Amino acid sequence: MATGTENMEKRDRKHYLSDISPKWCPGCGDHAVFSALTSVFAELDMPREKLTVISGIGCSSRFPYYLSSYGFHTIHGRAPAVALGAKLANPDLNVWVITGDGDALSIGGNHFMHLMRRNANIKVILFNNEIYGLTKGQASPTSKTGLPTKTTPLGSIDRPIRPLSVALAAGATFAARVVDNNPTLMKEVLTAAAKHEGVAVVEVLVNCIIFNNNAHEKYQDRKQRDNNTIVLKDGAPLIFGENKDRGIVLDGLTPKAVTIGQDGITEEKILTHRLNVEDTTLAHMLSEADAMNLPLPIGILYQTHKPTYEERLKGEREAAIQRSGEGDLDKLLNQGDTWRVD
Ligand SMILES: Cc1ncc(C[n+]2csc(CCOP(=O)(O)OP(=O)(O)O)c2C)c(N)n1
Repeated sequence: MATGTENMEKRDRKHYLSDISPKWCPGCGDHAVFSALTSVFAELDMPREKLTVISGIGCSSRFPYYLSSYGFHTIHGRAPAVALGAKLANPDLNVWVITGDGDALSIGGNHFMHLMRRNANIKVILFNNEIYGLTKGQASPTSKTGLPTKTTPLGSIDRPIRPLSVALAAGATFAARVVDNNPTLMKEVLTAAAKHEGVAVVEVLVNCIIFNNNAHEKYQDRKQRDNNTIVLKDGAPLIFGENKDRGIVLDGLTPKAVTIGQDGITEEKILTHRLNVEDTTLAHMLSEADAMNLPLPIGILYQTHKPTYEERLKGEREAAIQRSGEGDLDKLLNQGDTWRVD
């Protein structure tokens, strides 16, 4: 993952590729994310020496090998800790975390949650194939109820976690979802995530062709997706459907799908999507929409602006120096109750 002083020419996507070609299965959704993210790096003209891509363990976590940037294939579920360390050591770095649904939400659930609440300027791409791919097909926290897997041969009896609900509950300031076969929207959302000043999580619904094929079919298939997804746009009504005549309204506190033109429903009655608001009510509703048999929201569900972890830490340090002067580490370690063991 060598890097060096960059020349001043505009970079193209190949500039970000290492000499190792991706080893994901043919047809795996991870290829699409790799292609979109490297294009976004090129479009943003991101210097490689400022780019650090940190992953946990899983098929998706092989990502840093394929990039010509700094990177670290860490241990299972622990990419957030390494990423935060890198960001604090050098706040100028563009730090990206690559993780899977198992890596982020099983073994790494605790770390994921704290990465979200701290709001460091770190970007997380969560590859959700609803299965453990690398270890050959065990149920993950996002596997659908009833899914037969190696560890749930009679079907999973668990309820799936919705990654963006966890992220929002923990305080994420940017939460988005995209599907692996919509590269245009994926690039748009990854670009917005890259520009967001704070933690950004992008859940990508990726197909695992071997161990959980077509898990996201109703959101990917051209014939079905318009009726099963709502593409979110800031300031636009929550309208969906192949004829663009379906929408979401609130019935009391319950969101429900309606048809425009029926039962007195007009477009004005449809809920409007809003970003850059502090209130998370709408975002929480959107993150749970499919659990309420509503279409799956795609795009940016939530974005708000709050001071980053690195800014807060710097502020705290500066205030302490102003109050008590520059510290002396030797003095600190040797003051108060200390012992000498001979
Ligand atoms: C401490 C530890 N426990 C378990 C494993 C085995 N393991 C490796 S990857 C993985 C799950 C990967 O699933 P996911 O994060 O969904 O990624 P995918 O392979 O599907 O991209 C597991 C359980 C491990 N490597 N380390």
